[in-house]
Amino acid sequence: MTETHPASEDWAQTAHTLSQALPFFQRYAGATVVIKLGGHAMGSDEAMRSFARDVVLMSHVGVNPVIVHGGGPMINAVLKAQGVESTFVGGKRVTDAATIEVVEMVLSGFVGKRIVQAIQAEGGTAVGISGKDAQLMICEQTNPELGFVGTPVEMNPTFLERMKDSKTIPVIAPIGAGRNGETFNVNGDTAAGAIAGALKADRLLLLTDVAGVKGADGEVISEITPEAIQELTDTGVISGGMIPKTETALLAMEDGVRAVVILDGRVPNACLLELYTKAGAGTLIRG
Ligand code: X2W
Repeated sequence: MTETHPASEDWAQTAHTLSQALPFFQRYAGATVVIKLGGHAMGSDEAMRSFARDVVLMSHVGVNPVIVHGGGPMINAVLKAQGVESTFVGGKRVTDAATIEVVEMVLSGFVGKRIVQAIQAEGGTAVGISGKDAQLMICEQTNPELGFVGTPVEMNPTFLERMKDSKTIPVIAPIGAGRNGETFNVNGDTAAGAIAGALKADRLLLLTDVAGVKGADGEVISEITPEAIQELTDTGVISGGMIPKTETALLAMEDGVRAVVILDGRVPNACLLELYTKAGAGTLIRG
């Protein structure tokens, strides 16, 4: 069998792109990058493969990726099969005793392990845990009206540091432990922000199903300060489902995260475009 080289201009372009990435490889070597993969951004097996490949590549060039996942649509599907319809208050699922069991089963059991497998299929080593493991995320009830929905109040990230030393990629389900043995359902963005804050991450990437934060003209903003985010929120330009994301971003930055990016996880290789190209992807929030 013989093989031919690709057309020389394509080949030259590929080499050029790789070469241009050098300063970014250098910049992020040793950096901790927390990536929130939302349920809506997970999509097809192909999208999952592409995401996993990006994560393994990042890890190979010296980044410490930490994955925090959601899985809202997957929880909905299982609850629906049981004839249960969830209600949401302020974007949070009202979670009774029966629902928290389904939430934990779906997130820790099904969604987390799917991501672990995808990363390992690309040659990485991943371990699926939740906020319960090694006391990572201790929670208190957010509001009695929401039932078993938790707010992180104490983070213990030491175990994640050990995983980093052994080049193991953590895949974390947003489930927290209560001080009295309860299990709490935590919004995926909130959990990712709390974990990024506890690790003082260099970047928090919030992968979602929109292109980024839009300004008053409807265009996606490529870079914005926390103050400008506040202004756009006060004037109603930032609204709806974007509010929990920008709130998470601002809180994470208060906790010491250097910058947060809100980007479309459905775009192939979204993480690579963000970290290793000049233009980046989505909206970069930085002070
Ligand atoms: C979420 C946890 C999963 C999640 C839920 O039960 O749906 C709360 O609402 P996405 O895919 O990122 O939306 N928890 C309290 O956040 O998933």
